[in-house]
Amino acid sequence: MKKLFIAALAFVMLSVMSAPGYSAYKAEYKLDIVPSLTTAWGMGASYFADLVKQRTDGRVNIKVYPNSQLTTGQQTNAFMLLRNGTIDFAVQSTINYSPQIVQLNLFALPFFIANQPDRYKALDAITEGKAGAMVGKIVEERGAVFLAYGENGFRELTNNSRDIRKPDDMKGMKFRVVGSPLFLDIFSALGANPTAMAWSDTMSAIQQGVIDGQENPINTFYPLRVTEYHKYITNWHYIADPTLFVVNPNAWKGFSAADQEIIRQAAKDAGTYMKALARCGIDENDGGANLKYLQSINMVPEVTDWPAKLKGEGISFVDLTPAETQAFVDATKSVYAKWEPQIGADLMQAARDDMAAAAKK
Ligand code: X2X
Repeated sequence: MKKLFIAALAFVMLSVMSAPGYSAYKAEYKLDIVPSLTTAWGMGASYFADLVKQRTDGRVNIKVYPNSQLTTGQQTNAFMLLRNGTIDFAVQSTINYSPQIVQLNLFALPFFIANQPDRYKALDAITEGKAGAMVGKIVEERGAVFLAYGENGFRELTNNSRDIRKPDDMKGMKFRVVGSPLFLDIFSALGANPTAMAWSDTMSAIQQGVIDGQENPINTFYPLRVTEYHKYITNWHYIADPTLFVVNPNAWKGFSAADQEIIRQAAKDAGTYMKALARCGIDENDGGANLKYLQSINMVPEVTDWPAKLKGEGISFVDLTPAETQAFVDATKSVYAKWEPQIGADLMQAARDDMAAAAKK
């Protein structure tokens, strides 16, 4: 009788300890981001880790590793490392995953989203619409659990020597671009001289004058003090750069259903915060909504008017006229012929439909 009792007790204890959510949790889950913690991207990722920790009462401890530490500077390998479990969580730019998931180039088609009547509405229409759901599914099929969209931001052009108002102004200039083939095509089509480089190597290349220019969202390049060297900005918004909140499937399976739900909601909330941060003081059509939201959660950033801030620092901040933008659109048309078939007709059509529906509202 006593033996039976002990055996039953051991069985009960074993099953409790092996239940998901009890014994399987790691002491630390590693989350990958490319830039520093002081960017909107870094702040969005930290906010996510904090929400998860609070809401799981410390059961799930995510640590944000900035500056491409987890990919040892090879940011375009990030998706492979997430898939094989070297990285547990990521808040990653679609650009860095696009060498492995070609459909993600959708967001980086030049002026595809920028040329809509309201570029932010158009981007939201995609991520919250049919195309965004298709992208989420593709990412899952390729081996990651997709949680939510966040935002790095629309990407602007900086350089060290002159105002760029037309493709011809870029001739012969050396631009650092991300190591994603589409970017080489875009900058070559514009007549510039692109060179692929990791973000972690870019600042020293700027300081040494190895490159003349680069393109990134203001919130991402300003904290690195790029504008101490690049006094010329072209505010062309040519491509959107949403980020994906994702998890390795094995790490995901280890969480209890209740914790999965908490994590998913935290990613959505952090995505909302990240978008507001990436847009505040940049989106000229938001009517102050992004700032109001950030005030409501007590997370107002230091800069709330980027053009004023940059102009105040002596930066030549160039807004393009519609005709000037059109010249860049025309110069990059050839890129579509090559990349649309790779992205796929269905996804292209869904994105166009999503944006058209939003433009009518
Ligand atoms: O490398 C870049 O330009 C960056 C930081 O924006 C990305 O990771 C896509």
